[in-house]
Amino acid sequence: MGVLKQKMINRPIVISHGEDPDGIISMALLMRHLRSCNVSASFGFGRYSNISETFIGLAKLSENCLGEDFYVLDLGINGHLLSAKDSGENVIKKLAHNTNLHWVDHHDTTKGAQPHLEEMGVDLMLATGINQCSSRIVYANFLNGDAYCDWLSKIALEHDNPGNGIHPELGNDLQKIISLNYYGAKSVASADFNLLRLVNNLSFERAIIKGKFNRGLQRLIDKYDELEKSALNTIYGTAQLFESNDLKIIFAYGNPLLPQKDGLRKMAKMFSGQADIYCLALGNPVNNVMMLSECDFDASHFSQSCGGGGRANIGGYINPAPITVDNIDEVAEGLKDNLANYVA
Ligand SMILES: [Mn+2]
Repeated sequence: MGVLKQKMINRPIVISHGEDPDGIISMALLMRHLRSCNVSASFGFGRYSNISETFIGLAKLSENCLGEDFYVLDLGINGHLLSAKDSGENVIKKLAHNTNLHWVDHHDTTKGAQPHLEEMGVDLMLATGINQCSSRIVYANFLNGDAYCDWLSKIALEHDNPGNGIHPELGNDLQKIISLNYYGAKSVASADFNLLRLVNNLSFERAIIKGKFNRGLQRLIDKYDELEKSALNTIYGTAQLFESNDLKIIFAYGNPLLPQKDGLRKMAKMFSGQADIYCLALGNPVNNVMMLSECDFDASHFSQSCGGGGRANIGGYINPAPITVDNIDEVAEGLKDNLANYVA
């Protein structure tokens, strides 16, 4: 937020989900659109582990952007966001009051909050379902007919909804770049700086050349692959099995390098058929307890009851304390309590 602070006075702002391909691609697309309109905007990223703090900061800064367009991309509404306040005022309401707040999203939780958001004055650009993601919404609303943007947005779609878009390998590689950039950064500010450069290159058709990431980015992908091997060993080494409400649950520690949903899917594959629910507690700074259900249990609904969110059979919530490989048993106990108190 530091870099953003100085630059975001009296110009449009774009805040996107900085943890996955749809967030990054939807920002690259909107950047391309704004550039074509000669609009100079400020860009920043949000992450679920500190989403309320981010929006409290944005609500304060919106006092310097009265009447400007403010775009939020691919950030699903959750309990933390809805209850965040700046000087006693609801942050979304304050943002919508100070700026023209456009919320571009595809998450069911955002749809669930639709009447509330519209009442607060949010311009909701919402489309849900397997053929939607934020990148597709940006494409359809601002860039319809641009072949590159159509292509790029379908890569994001494939990553969010496998089988409905194109080039899964490119989406996976983009996720690796995003994850390594954050995990390996000296600070969030330097991670964001590099991420913005990636967004800019994507917006100029410079990151992917002839269907491949450029050489600098390919080096990051290779580095990621190397580090991932040891992260998967740690999942295997810390896995524990327990039962709750007649459900078999495998729970393990996830190195925060691992992309949340991908890490979870890899874990489910690793222990395939041995549990009803797979749960991965991603370490600091992510601190997200992610779960994938392979039975009737609604992982998304459960996660929402813990203040988090999700879609379909995958959900996650932020653990009250930072997660490390050493306190994993306490995190498991917290999950067991949440499960015991949960009423479907
Ligand atoms: Mn996303």
